[in-house]
Formats: sequence, structure tokens, C-alpha cells
Amino acid sequence: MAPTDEKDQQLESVRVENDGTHLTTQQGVRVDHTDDSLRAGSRGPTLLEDFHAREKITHFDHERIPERVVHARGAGAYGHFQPYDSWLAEFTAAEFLTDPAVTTPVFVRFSTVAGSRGSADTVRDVRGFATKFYTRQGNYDLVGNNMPVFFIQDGIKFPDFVHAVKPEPHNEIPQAQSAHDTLWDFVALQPETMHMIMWLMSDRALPRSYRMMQGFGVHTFRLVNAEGRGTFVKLHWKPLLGTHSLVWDETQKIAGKDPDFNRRDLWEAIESGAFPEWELGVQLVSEDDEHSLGFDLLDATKIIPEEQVPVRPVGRMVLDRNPDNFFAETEQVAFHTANVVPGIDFTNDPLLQARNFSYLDTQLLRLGGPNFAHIPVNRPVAPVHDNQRDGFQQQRIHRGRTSYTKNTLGGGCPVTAGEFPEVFAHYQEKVEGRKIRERSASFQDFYSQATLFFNSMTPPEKEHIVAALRFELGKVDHVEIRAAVVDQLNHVDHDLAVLVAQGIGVPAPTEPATPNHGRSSPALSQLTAPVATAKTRKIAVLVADGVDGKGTRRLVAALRENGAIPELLAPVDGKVRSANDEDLKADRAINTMASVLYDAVVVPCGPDSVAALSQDGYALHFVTEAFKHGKAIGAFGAGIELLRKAGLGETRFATDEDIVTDLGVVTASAAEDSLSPKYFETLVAQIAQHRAWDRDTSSIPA
Ligand code: HDE
Repeated sequence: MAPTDEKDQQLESVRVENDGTHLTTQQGVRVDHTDDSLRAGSRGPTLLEDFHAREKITHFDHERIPERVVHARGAGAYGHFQPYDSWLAEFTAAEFLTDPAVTTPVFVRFSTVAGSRGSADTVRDVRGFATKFYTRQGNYDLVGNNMPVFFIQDGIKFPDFVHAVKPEPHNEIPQAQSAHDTLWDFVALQPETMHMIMWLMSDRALPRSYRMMQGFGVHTFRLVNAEGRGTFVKLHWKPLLGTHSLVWDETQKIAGKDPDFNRRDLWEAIESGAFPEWELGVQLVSEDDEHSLGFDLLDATKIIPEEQVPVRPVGRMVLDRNPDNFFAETEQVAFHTANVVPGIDFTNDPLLQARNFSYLDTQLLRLGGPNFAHIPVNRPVAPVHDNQRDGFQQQRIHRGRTSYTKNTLGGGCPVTAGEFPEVFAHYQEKVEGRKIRERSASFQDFYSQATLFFNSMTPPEKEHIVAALRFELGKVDHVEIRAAVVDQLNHVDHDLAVLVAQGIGVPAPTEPATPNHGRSSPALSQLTAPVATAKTRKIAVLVADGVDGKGTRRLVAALRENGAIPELLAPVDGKVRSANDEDLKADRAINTMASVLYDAVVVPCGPDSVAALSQDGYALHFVTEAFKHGKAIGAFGAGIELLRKAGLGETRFATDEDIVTDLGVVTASAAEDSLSPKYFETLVAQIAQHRAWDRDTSSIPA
């Protein structure tokens, strides 16, 4: 395929194709045989002179590099970013944010934080959302997360925090889980974690898809305009498909059924042409208003509520190309918060300051030396001219005699001429102070935004937080740690603390430690203004021999028309024979899949089909489990019988020609051609709702 942008073009020069080639050594010598080593006699010892065997095995021995100390597991993709218009030029000199004629190539890596490279995708965790913009002024990295705050206020505590959340050092248990003693011991002793803990215990920690996650720069950064004026900024990514989550029971099951769930989802969406999109937005605060927000902008445990400062749209990012090679690109990509371009600068957020040290440092170990910027995925599209030389894995052949500034022998080049914003010039912030190890008094409010977050949740979201805290603390062996966390929760919300205490066998507090201020920020809830679309949702259609062929075809067509992805699941793989004797391709055997891998399930008509499915424990469990997890369920004609058999609580089904929607279950008694198009519309609308939260599923087994 012809390269699509400057970055793709650059990568093209290092891509290797093996089609129609011969096997060689690394030296390009063709090899006659690679299955037997060179030996003295066919049963004798292997000879040292077998350079091919030695090279092959040596290379293999050195294939691994250290995984990232955090964010080890990830998935990446290429795409591009384009601003809508130039309004932001009043605030920043960064061309890629302000010139709508400029399309900037990007590489994005999504990740979990705590787990190893091989851990499951759907664990309860923060998700990384790191974007490398290959701008014409050099690389800009926005290394953000899917939650807008962080656990700690000062980077010096990062090693402590990470040691606490990672598997415990004596037995390396548990993998990719926060539900263990050391994390909660840390939390109980560090009240500044409470706001982030509320996010971590919320549905945000269980994204349905990387494509359905918000992203946040977290810190307050600084935009600088062409005149050198600075403005504080918070950066937001908003997914066009809306922000949606899985439910906890489901995520645990997916971790076994498909540990690559989020990675696969991203890959498949891009392969199928359903390119994920996000809108970049900014919250701007003038320097004059720095101290008027009621909290400190430099404190990364605080958000600026959107109701206080609106998020203004800047541009759109589309991811439209999967990498060719996971290791070369997704593993070797090196993000760094200090990769900034003219127009974007730092603030004194102590977390950001530490990150500006850490990211360069970590790559030196992970990627084996100071030349990691030469690795194809990391190379800027902007020209690079420096006096840095040598080092392990040097990839460039610098010509000439000079590698120092100033020089006359090289004509003075590379020169340092130019003025901001043509060149990067650090923002001239005036700073004064004594050297002191002390946290500012303005960083001491640990609870008010944790409370704001909890207050802003809808009832099901609150229930999920209570259940998550009970689960997590229920795994903590030391009861005194459980109690200490409840004490902290009692500063956030008294009722929350009581509910959690009741679930984990510790005394409930009698009085609130801090009264709830009662404020909320509706924008924090995922459910108050959801984006309703069925696009890219995966729908399981349960079929067996004797299924209503016409009805099923119409269903599949209607789902596809709305951008959903229907798959026919049958008791065995291959095909099914419909009631009117046509063959329908079965996409999967039911027992190789599970309801947790789909967004909705539909059972078409066909008395014989339904009779067969009713004898199939996998099919019955499929429906019950989808109901348990709040998913849209559909059935028409005899298909309703399978729902009855599966036992969907008090749900009311269609008994005559009507379409009935009850508790997110959409049924119609008609079938084949007499099924009204309205049925499909209603079903699609229900799928677009993501989940039905009005079900009481507490007694539904799953
Ligand atoms: Fe990171 N973080 N971090 N982090 N972080 C890393 O860099 C670090 C923090 C984030 O896909 C490491 O290349 C410190 C906040 C993402 O490659 C390391 C502190 C946020 C990624 C590191 C933080 C993040 C990382 C590990 C506290 C959200 C994955 C390997 C001062 C705004 C990037 C690496 C990718 C990765 C250090 C806190 C996001 C060790 C010291 C806050 C998305 O450098």
C-alpha cells in the first residue's frame, strides 16, 4: 500500500518483506538448511564453527528487553490529528493545534498500569493513553491516562506507590490486581490518594474498549502564544463513540475467555475500517485566575470541573492504521512528557516535574542506550541535527569533522539561530523561594473532590463503587487496614463508608469524619449524557438447525445497517439449515465464545432451533449471563421461549403481535416477513443504550 503520510513514508524505508525471498544469515549469506546443526557425524557433537546455529541461538537468547516498569501491557496504532480551526492560536504558537490545513501523524499507545506484559486487558486499573504527535516542529508527546487525576501529588512518592500496587515482592502475587494488602496499606496512610481511588473503584477502571475511553493530560500544562503569553491548560480526549464500561463480574470472566479483549477490539476495529476517533478539548485558565479556582492548579489530584471551566473543542484524532510489528513499534515506542514543541510548556506541578526526569531515564535502560530516538517509531518527521554522537546502536552516519558548538570548521552548523516560536524557548516564569522539602498548604485538601466525584455518580454508578470497595477490601487480609480505609472513606462520604464497612466485617463509623459538601459535577458521570450508538457493537445471534432464515437475515441486515457487528453462534461450527431450507453460515460455535465477549444477544424464531438451544447449557447460560450484565437482549417468535427457559427475572415478554421492551429486553411475537421493521429499530436503540441499569440482577446466577 502506498504510504499515507510523512511518518508512514519514513517507516516504509525500514519495512522488510519476506515474500519470495531466500533464508539468509544476518550477514546476507544464503543458508541451505536450518533444521540440523553442523555436527561431527550424524550422532556426534555440534561444531563451534556452525556460525548459522550460533547466530540463530544467540539472537534468540537476546530477544527480550525489560518490560516497562509500569504500563507494561499495551496496544498501539497510528493515525492523524487535525485541528478544526485556528481559534487556539490566541493561546498557543503550536502549529499542529492551530492550523486546520496541517494534518499531523500520530502514534497512540493504550495500556494498563499494574500488570506485566502478558497480563489480562480487563483488570481493574487505570488505562494509559499516550499520544506521540510527529509535528513539523518536532515530536510532542501527550502521555495521559483515562482518568483525570493521579494517586499522589509529588513524583518522589511514585516508587512507593508503584511498589505498593504491583504484585507483592515476597511471592509476586497478585498479578495486575489492586485488591491486596500493600496497595490498601498505602492508600490508608496517604489521604491524597482518595480522589483517584474513587475513580479507580468506579466504572472508569473497566473500559469496554480503548475506543470508548476518555483521555486526560492530568497535569496543568502551559500554552504559550507567539507573543510569549502563557495560559494554563488541561487537555482532554473525548471518544466519539462515547465513554462506556464493562461490569466487574464480566471483566473477570473476560480475563479468562479473552485476555486480549481490549487489544483485539482495537486491532479488529481498525482492520475493519471502523476507525476510532477522539476530539481533543482544552480547559483554559488565564494566569490571572491561577489562584481563584478554590484548589491548586499544580495539584494533580484535582480536576477543574467542566461546569466551572468548559472544555473547548480543538480538533479530531483518528486512528486508522495498525502497526506492522508489535515489538518494533508498540513495544519500542518511547514516550516522554518533556517532548514538547514551541507553544507548549510545563508548570511546576511536582508530579510533572518528576515525570520530566523519569521518562528519559527509563528508556535508557529499557531500550539499551541513548540512541532510542533513532528507532523508527520514535523518529521525528522534523529534521534532526545535533552534536550527539556515538553510543550503543548508533543508527546515523554523521558526516564532517565537527560535533561541537561553536565551530568554524563546520561553518558554524548546526546553528542556534531563530526566535520563539520558530525555536523552542522556555517560558520565562518568575520563581522565588527557599530550598525546602515541604508541600504547599494549597495541596492539603484531600477529600473535597473525592466527595464531588462520588456525589456526581448516578445510583448504579454509586452501587458499583460500593461493590468494588467491598471486593477490593474483602481481599485484604489485615482487618486493621480495611478499617483504616473505611476511616478515610468516612471523610469522602459517610453513607459510603458505612455501606463498605457493612460488607467487609469492620465496625461502621457512627459520625461523618468530614461532612459531605453536597456539590456535584454532572460531567463526571458516564450515564448522565451518554452517546447512544450501536456502531461497532458485537451482537451474538443464537441459531441452530430450523432457525427462521428470513427473520435472521433481516436481523443481520438491520444490525449491519446501524454499524453493529452481528455474529451467528450455533451449537457447532460450520452452518445451520434454516426452517425454509437455506444454509446460514455459523460464525462461531457457542461454546468457543461467551456472552461476555458481546454487547448484546438475540434469539431468532424457529421452534426447532429454539428446542435445540434449550437443551444446550452454553446457550442458556449465554442468555442468563448477558441479562446479569445488563446487556440488551432480543428475541422474536419462538426465540422468546429460550429467554423464558433462561430465567430473566420478572421481565415481561411479547405475547401477541406487539413489540415489548422491558428491562432492556426487546421481544416481538412475529417472525419471518411479518416482523415489523419497528422491532429492529427498537432493538438497535436498546443496544445503543449500552446497558440496562434498571434490572435487579442480584438473584440471577451467572
Ligand atoms: Fe508514567 N511512567 N509516571 N504516568 N506513564 C511510565 O515510562 C512516571 C504518571 C503514563 O505507552 C514509564 O516509558 C512517574 C501520570 C503512561 O509507553 C515511567 C510518575 C500519568 C505511560 C513512568 C508517573 C502517567 C507511562 C514506564 C510520577 C498520566 C505509558 C515506561 C511522577 C498523566 C507510556 C515508560 C507508553 C509510563 C514514570 C505518573 C502516564 C517509568 C515517575 C500522572 C500513559 O517513566
